[in-house]
Order: sequence, then structure tokens, then C-alpha cells
Amino acid sequence: MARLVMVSNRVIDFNAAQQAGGVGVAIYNTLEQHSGFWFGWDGQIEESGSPEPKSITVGGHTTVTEPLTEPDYNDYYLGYSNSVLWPVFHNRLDLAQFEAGYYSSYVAVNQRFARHLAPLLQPDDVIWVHDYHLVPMALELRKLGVENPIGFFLHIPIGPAQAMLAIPENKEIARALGAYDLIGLQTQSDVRNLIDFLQQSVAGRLLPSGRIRVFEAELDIGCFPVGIDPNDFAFGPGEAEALPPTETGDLHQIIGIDRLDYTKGLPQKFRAYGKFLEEYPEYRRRIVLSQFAPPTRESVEAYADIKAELESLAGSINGRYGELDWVPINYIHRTIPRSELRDIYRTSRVGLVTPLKDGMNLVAKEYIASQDPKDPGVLVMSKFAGAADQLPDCVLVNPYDIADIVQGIRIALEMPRDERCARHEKLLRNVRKSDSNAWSRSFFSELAKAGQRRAGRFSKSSDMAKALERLQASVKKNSTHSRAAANVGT
Ligand code: GDG
Repeated sequence: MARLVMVSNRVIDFNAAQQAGGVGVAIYNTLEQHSGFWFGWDGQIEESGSPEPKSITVGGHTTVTEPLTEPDYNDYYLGYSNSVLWPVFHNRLDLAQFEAGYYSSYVAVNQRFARHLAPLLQPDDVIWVHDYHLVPMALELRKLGVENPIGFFLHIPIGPAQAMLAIPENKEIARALGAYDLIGLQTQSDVRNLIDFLQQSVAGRLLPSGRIRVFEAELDIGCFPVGIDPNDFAFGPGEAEALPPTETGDLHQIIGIDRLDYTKGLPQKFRAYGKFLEEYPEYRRRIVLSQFAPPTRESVEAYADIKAELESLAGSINGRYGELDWVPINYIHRTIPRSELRDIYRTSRVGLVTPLKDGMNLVAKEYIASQDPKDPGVLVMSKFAGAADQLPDCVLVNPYDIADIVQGIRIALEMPRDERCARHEKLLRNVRKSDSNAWSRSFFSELAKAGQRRAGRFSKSSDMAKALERLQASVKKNSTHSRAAANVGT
């Protein structure tokens, strides 16, 4: 079977129990199903020098990682990736810092990663690159003569073309995207935005085949909503009985789990919760909002601002409504072990997920997968999370409209059990149908096809054409096998 080579900015440590972040979780789940390896940054920062990759195999999983230098970390990671691309892709031009110098470092790190990855590749390998840090990766690999199929999955949304065109290097970004065989996005609206952007930035042409031509390259763009492995969150017989009761007397927990990021709408969530306590005093002492907000990218200014704002909001709500024996908001600014998430979701009567914009949002899916089907909690979710397309039976709210979130909380708390069960059944069905396995299988198989179209340019007898024929055969075999496995338990 063809090897799958995953490439992402950050490679998670297979030995570490505490891992926050949706990209790592999604890749980890996929590598459980495929042979191959994972290439990227190990999370270490060296003062200077020329980082070299090192390979480690833990429990059958191989990672090839290297550190970043301090300048790389500042300019490639915190700078171009997280202070230019992240805000623009989330349509927050007001927070973008288009400083000169970031872009050259961004390209240089991609070039170095490509130089270190190319010698490790075999002709049958399928290369799957993840996220906005690595847009130029395919172009750099192609320059080194790599002809394997290369796909790109963007975990975050694509902003409207008008926002994307504000990036000074938008033409270079568009050209780099054109070097992939397949680009996967989370939603149809992201697909439309990307096509729009390619058309306006570099006069990309939509072809009758549905592919898009960017200069001399043709690429496929598709929607592949990322999923979770719901079995990681399900309860076996007797397991749930060991948990504390969902309601302690008449006290309901509302749960929020979000990286501390300005896209996650946390100040709006806190304000709405405060407003709810003001408008519905009968709920005081009967609910608690437990908000876990693990730290992330703390050296970026916008992240320090949001941290200070949240601390002040939580303090003022607790000061205003709290009692000696009741604290309205538990605000926890640290990473919790992954093994504890399932129980926390299960014992929460409401899941409150209100990002201003989110590629997908895995927390929403994890919350649903953890519930008791006979007495489930209610998910209140932003209509601007990518997951809203797949989960229309949750309580959808406009995260910019505090009054709408207030009503969402009320509806969730007052929802009768029958309705909670009926909605949860539909939600769980969708989470199961579109799980992490379905996501990686469909992307992998489309990428193999896109790679084959590309191989049309090679003679039938070339090594690459033969390798792609083998790949296509292995994809067929693997997808039959996976479909059979997915039927078990449904
Ligand atoms: C990006 C996109 C897209 C969170 N806190 C802790 C913790 N987590 C885990 C959650 C979940 C993951 O991190 C977060 O995933 P999200 O999808 O909610 O958000 P992002 O990190 O922003 O992910 C997003 C995703 O990529 C996948 O494509 O859905 O839109 O922004 O799995 O459980 N895990 C642990 N401790 C925590 O404190 N262990």
C-alpha cells in the first residue's frame, strides 16, 4: 500500500498525553489508519544554526521533525503564519500585520522543509500537506523534481476574495496554491471563496471539468469536512455510572473548550453569559459556566489582549453575581489532559461553542459524541463555525449578537428531554457519518485520482505512472476495506 506522508507545521509528540489543537488531532487519527510518516516542526526553538531533521518511531508511528530557529519562530511562525495569514483567512484584516520581512522567512522555512523532505520520499508516496503555514510547500518540492501527488488541506476558513487580495503577496500565494494537485477545504463557502480569490488574484479559469487553471497548472478543489473519531468519546457499558451526576442538585454545567484565540468569540460568550444572569435571575446559583481556554501563541500581541480582556470579564461577572457558595464562571487558562475531555463534556448540560469564524470546530463534534443518548446535553453553536453546515439540529446562534446567544442558552436549558434526545440522535448520526476516517479516506482517494490525471503527462512506462497505478489499486482496496469496517456498529 502507498505510504502517506503527512506534512504539517507542528508535529505532536506521540508520547505526550496533553495535546491541544484540531490539526494535530485530525492528523493523528488519520495516521492510525495508514502507513507512512509525519514531517514538520518538533516544537523546539534554537537560538540560531541550521536545523537538521531527525526521525523517531514510537509505537509504530514515525515522525521526522526539526526545530525552528528563533528568527524562524518569530518571522515564519508568529509573523507571517499567525499575524498575516491567520487573521486574513479569518477575515480579521484589522489584526493583520503586513510587516516587511515576514514573507521571505515564510518562504525560506518552506524551502528548508522541502529540501529535508525530498530525499525521504519514495515514488509511491502520497504527500498530504496541512494548513496555512505551508502553502508554498508543493511549489518548493516541485522545484526539487518531486512529481508525487501532493494535496493540501486547509483547516481554517478562506476569507472573502476582497480580504485575501489585501495580502501584499497574494499573487505568490495564489501561484503556490496552483502547484498542488488537490486542495481540500472545510465548507462549500470556502470552496467558493478560494475560486473567487484565484480568479481575481491571478486570473484563474474555472474549466468545464470543474477544475481550475492557474497559469499552466490545473488543480482540483473540493470540500472535505474534517471529523473526529467518535469512539474516542463514547462510553462503554458501566463507564458513565462512575461519573459525578450531571446535575448536582439543581446545578447545571455549561461547558466551553476553546484555545484562547480571538476567533473563538470568548469575550462575546462571557458577555452573553453575564447578560443571561442579569435577564434571568432565576438561573443564578443554578448554572456555572466552565470555560477551559488553553494558552496559544502568547507572544502575538492580539492574543495577550484577549487574555487580559477575558480575565477582566470573568472577574467582573463573578464579582457582580457570585456568592460565597457559588462562582458563576470557572475560567481555566491551561491545557487539560485529553483523557479528561470526554467526562467533562458528558457531565455538562450545555456545550457553548461560539466562534466568530471557525474552519470546522471539533469541540462541537466531541461534545455530541460524549453525550448520553437517553439524556443528552444541548449544543449551542455559532452559525459561523464550519460545523454548522453539518449540524443544523443544534441550537444555532449569531455569535456577534449577545441577545441571540442569551436566547440560545435559555432554549438549551429549558429544552425538554424528548426534544434533546431527538436532536441528539440526528446530530450523532452526522458526526458518525462524517468521522475522521471518512475525511481522510475521501481526501486520499481524490488525491490519488488527481495524481493520476497529472501522470497523464508522463509516458505509460515511466516509474511515476507505474507508481500511480499501484496507488490507485491500493486506494480501491483500502476503501472497500474501510467501508466494511465502518458498517460495524452502525
Ligand atoms: C483548527 C481550526 C478546525 C482544546 N483544548 C484542549 C484540547 N483541545 C482540543 C479539542 C479539539 C481541539 O483541541 C480543538 O479543535 P478545534 O477544531 O475546536 O479548533 P482549532 O484548534 O482552532 O483547530 C478548526 C480544526 O483545525 C481541525 O481541522 O476544526 O476550525 O481552527 O480536539 O478537544 N485538548 C486537550 N486539552 C485542552 O485543554 N487535551
